[in-house]
Amino acid sequence: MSPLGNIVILTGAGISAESGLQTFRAADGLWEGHRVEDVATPEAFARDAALVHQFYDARRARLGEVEPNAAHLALARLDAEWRGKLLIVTQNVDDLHERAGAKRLLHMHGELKRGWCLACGERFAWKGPMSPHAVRPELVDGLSVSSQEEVQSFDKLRTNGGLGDLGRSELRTNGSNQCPSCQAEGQVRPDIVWFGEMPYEMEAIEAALFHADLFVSIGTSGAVYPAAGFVQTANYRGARTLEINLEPSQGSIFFDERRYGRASEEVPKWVAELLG
Ligand code: BV8
Repeated sequence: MSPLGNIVILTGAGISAESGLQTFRAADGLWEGHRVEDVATPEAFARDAALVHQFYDARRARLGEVEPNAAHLALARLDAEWRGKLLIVTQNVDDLHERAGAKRLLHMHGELKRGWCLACGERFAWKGPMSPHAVRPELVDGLSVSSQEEVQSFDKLRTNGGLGDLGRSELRTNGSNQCPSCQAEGQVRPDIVWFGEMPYEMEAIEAALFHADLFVSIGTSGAVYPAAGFVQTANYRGARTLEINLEPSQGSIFFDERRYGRASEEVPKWVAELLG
């Protein structure tokens, strides 16, 4: 591969598995205990926004407990040292690629740490819970509530007026789903692509696939489209194609080369070969 070749890398939940983030196709087919259609569709959000917020608030909070692994770090090294064109397209909504240092990166399914206001259309960085009913511990200044349980007991206290006026002014719960741009309340949704919604940056992704010399797919089951179709586009454009995964994906027959193993071992090995 000429050192100036164009590389497109697609990553999925498998690359973050060894960091402690659950993949999608858990044994019970549930997604962290939820049916996909109950938490990752616009219909689900219209039906039960509280459940959807709870699902994404939990995943956003989890990011604070995990770190990028050797596979994320190896791709960040490749990104820094590869002099040809390179684009990392991730299906993941976690922030582990950018925390590992990757720059030439696109989140085609959105990001847990971003919000989208349905009132004014603005999109913005978001920290903490998005659920309108969530008590944001960091907002309860002067009153150290560390765990969710304490927050709930605090919340119960507040609702049944057990706090008298102590903490009322300190305890600002409303506004944890307030749009930072138009101040609309309760109109902010996760800036994430749900099933039936158009993925982000499809033009940039297709342009990169059209000029790719090498397409590499890492830690993805190839179950969700349009991402699962990228290998065929790359093949059609004459690119060499490589799959790195724990097991054969649903699209493994479409790849020229396949390497099976854990991403934290296989990806650093492949990057070292490429960078020589
Ligand atoms: C759309 C954000 C219109 C949410 C996600 C064609 C045919 C059939 C169906 C469709 C079709 N076209 C569209 C559809 C419908 C649908 C779809 O594909 N449904 C599937 C279920 C059949 N697609 C859509 O709705 C998409 N939108 O099509 O809009 C359109 C049409 C044309 C062109 C443009 C637009 C939108 C889909 C996006 C939905 N949002 N995520 C959130 O995260 O909360 S998808 C979500 O699921 C992930 O982002 C990811 O994309 C997918 C999960 O897949 P993986 O990441 O691969 O994870 P998985 O657990 O499945 O596999 C992990 C793999 O890692 C395994 O293989 C495992 O072996 C491996 N592994 C595990 N540990 C390790 C490892 N590998 C290495 N090392 C390890 N340690």
